[in-house]
Amino acid sequence: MVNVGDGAWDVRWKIIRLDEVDSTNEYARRIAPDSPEGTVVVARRQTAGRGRKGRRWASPEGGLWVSVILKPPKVDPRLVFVGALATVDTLADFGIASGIKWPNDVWVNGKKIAGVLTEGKAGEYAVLGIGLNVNNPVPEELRDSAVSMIQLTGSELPLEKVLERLLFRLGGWYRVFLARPDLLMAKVRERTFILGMVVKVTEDSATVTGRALDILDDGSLLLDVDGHLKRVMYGDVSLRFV
Ligand code: BT5
Repeated sequence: MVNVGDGAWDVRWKIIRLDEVDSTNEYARRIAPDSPEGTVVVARRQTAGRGRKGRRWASPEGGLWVSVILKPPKVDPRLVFVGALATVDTLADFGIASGIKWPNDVWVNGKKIAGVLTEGKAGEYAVLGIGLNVNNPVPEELRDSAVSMIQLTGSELPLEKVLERLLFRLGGWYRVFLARPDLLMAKVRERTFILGMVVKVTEDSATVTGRALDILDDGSLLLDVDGHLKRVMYGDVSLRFV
């Protein structure tokens, strides 16, 4: 049995509910300096939902678009895995098996069901944003690459319950992250489906293709590139299957 903390880190969530917002991450960043850890921003619709590098995140009504403000003692890019693991667990709570596509996606049967976006200001706050397709339709242009929970369950899900489970899971994984990030990464290795696959990783204009061997405790991806080991740090990288 591993003790992951004395309870001092239990997060008390305070939820701010919005009908419409540009982006819950933007909103959370605006209020973060004056808001306590555990402040949650959730919106029914986002008009300018964002992915990484300013990519668009489709956020029609019916999905879960949520950002939480956290104040970890130091900046750590592994925070993204707190969101990914919490999402995988939440999906399991609703009977859906999913896996982590390093670094920030959650996939079901080859399609993206959720994405995580972490942002922040060193030493001040972190915003952990999660977009999870729940009852919302997937936009036409993403039909082949994205999926919603409703398509998998065949019936509408109680959005409030999904949020409740997600926050419960987030609180748990956040504690693990703070106390034992190595255990967090062990779980990520268990929950990812990319290990053993040949992948192409792009960062800015540099691309490297290799077999995914492992995800290391620091969150980086270990690749076998023509017999040489290469470590790819988590950053604004994109990963495709070859
Ligand atoms: C992500 O970016 O996957 C992070 C997405 C985070 C969204 C949440 S919603 C709450 C909070 N507020 C925000 O404004 N953002 C966060 P990235 O890895 O860059 O992936 C973006 C790509 O995912 C797009 O280029 C599309 O291909 C695809 N995509 C867009 N909308 C999607 C959707 N609803 N479902 C699945 N895939 C989508």
